[in-house]
Amino acid sequence: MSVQPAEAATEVAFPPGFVWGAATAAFQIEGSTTVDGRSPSVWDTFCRQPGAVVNGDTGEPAADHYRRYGEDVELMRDLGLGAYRFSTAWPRIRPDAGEPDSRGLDFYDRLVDRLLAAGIAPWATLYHWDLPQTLEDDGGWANRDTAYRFAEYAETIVSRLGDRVVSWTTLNEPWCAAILGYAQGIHAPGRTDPKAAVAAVHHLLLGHGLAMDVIRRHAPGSKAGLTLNLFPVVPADPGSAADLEAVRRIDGLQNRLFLDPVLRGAYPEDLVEDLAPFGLADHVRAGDLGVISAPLDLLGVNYYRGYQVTGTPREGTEPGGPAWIGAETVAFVTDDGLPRTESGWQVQPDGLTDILLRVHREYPAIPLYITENGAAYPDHEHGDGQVDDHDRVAFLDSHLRAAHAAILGGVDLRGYFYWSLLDNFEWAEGYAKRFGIVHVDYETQRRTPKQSARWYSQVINHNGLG
Ligand code: IFM
Repeated sequence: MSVQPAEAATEVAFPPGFVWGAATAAFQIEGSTTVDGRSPSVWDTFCRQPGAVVNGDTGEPAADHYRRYGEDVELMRDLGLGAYRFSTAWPRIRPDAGEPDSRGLDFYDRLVDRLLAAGIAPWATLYHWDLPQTLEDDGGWANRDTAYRFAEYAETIVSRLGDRVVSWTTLNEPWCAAILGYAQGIHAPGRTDPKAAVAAVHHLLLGHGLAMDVIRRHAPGSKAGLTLNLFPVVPADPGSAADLEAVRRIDGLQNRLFLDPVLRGAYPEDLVEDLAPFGLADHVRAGDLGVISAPLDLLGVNYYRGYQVTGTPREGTEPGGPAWIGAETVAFVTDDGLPRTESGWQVQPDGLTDILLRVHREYPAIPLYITENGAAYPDHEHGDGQVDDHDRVAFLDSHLRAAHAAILGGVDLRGYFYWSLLDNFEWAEGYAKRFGIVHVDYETQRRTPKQSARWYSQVINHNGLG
């Protein structure tokens, strides 16, 4: 299938200076998990638990990026990416959360320099879920001390790269780290303890605030913020009080639990009440919310799907991702009939417009970036250098139009990062799900840009699409 050229006179033109990028994360692409002093992370441990990760996959070989980063930067240059969002691995920088290791630091130093030499802006994320196992052994994010250790690690890496990294993200998707990791047990560290999850929410946010201070002190020239995965949540029946109540609770747990303390300096009152049995207020000390609400330069929004929820289980409903914290808070996700990706997630571009408009309307003004958006589809490379991923092209096209609609609606949206540059380790799904615009053959480590990569490259080139 040929790639349709984006027309010179674009129908959908993004603002001048719009940032076009792609994103990855350390554990998902680097491999080399036991070299240069790197210590085990919670994900290394979790992968060894039988049944935790499909096929018994592990962080090896991933996309072998630790050794092939030079080739990968060349690929990015060929695609015309303006920015690359990657994460730094805490267990490489401070193995066992102990003293800094210069070999880990040197790797990111080389990566950043290579990006800059290729004209690509480095965007670094400090935490994309690879907590050093030693810290988990001491309670992990349920332990307040982890927030201070995170600030220590941040100081090491920010003071090394702060003169060159353009933008820092403290945390990626703290909802996943806390809720999937400590309540639902489907991400590392695999705990199923709602109280620990609620403690983790607060300590992750505290770590974010402490790291913001580190970035301000050690990288005064760079931008800094936080990335949240936000979900539009709508009622199955807008006339049903039970469904509206389910929306309130689920929107609270997915979105407001993070947006409000960071952007408004307070946890929402209804959630403090909902979470009283799990002790949210017990963890909040004087001054914490001031630290957590330190002013940001930008908010990263990761968007994949929305939820249509109901408070009344019936045929065709299933307890969904939001049903995480015990029987009293279960909501049920209904089948809204939308097409789905290979992950089973609804393809719902309008939800992206809605969630961006919502942040714009309801929270203090802040520049927004889509720091992740993407889809898994069953891609195949047949040895002829072609991967026809037209589903992903359609996904990208519709979501970029949705992002543009948000801009027309007044949203200060300044950039878009596709998830992901490379096929990679998709957490509990292992290597079975491919999100990349570049295909990775895990046997040979051969990279093959998919049709979507060529399509995206044209969009970048035209700063828009026809
Ligand atoms: O692969 C993940 C990424 O690590 C965080 N956001 C969602 C992606 C797709 O599941």
